[in-house]
Formats: sequence, structure tokens, C-alpha cells
Amino acid sequence: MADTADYAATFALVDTDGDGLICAQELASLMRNLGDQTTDEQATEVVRAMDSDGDERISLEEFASYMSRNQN
Ligand SMILES: [Ca+2]
Ligand SMILES: [Ca+2]
Repeated sequence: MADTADYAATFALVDTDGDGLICAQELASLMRNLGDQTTDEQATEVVRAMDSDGDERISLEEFASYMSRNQN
């Protein structure tokens, strides 16, 4: 089970408008800030991959469970 507190700080960095959900636009602007030429379409794909309830936004819980699944 994911410990969401471990991911809250990272999540807050991506959630630039602070509404508690990461949308594709926020993810795309983060990736561009990191120097990645991510298109809005690519960001949407990533959001869909992490989104488990189908609202096309990433909640902290979805973020934490995705990150912990992908940890070695
Ligand atoms: Ca947001
Ligand atoms: Ca969601």
C-alpha cells in the first residue's frame, strides 16, 4: 500500500494551481520545464496511464500508487 505522504511534496510541485489534481497541461508544463519536448497529447497519454478512476486527472492517491508500482 502506497504511503501518499511520501509523494505529497512531489505532487504539489506538479500541481501548480493547487487544486489537488494533476491535469495533462500541468504535466506537460513540468516536462517542458525539465527540458523535455512533451506535447499535450503525450502528457494526456501519461495522465491516462496513471489515472485509475477515469476522470483524466491524477489525484495524489493515483500518483502515489503509480509511483510505488514503478519503484524497484
Ligand atoms: Ca492542478
Ligand atoms: Ca483520476
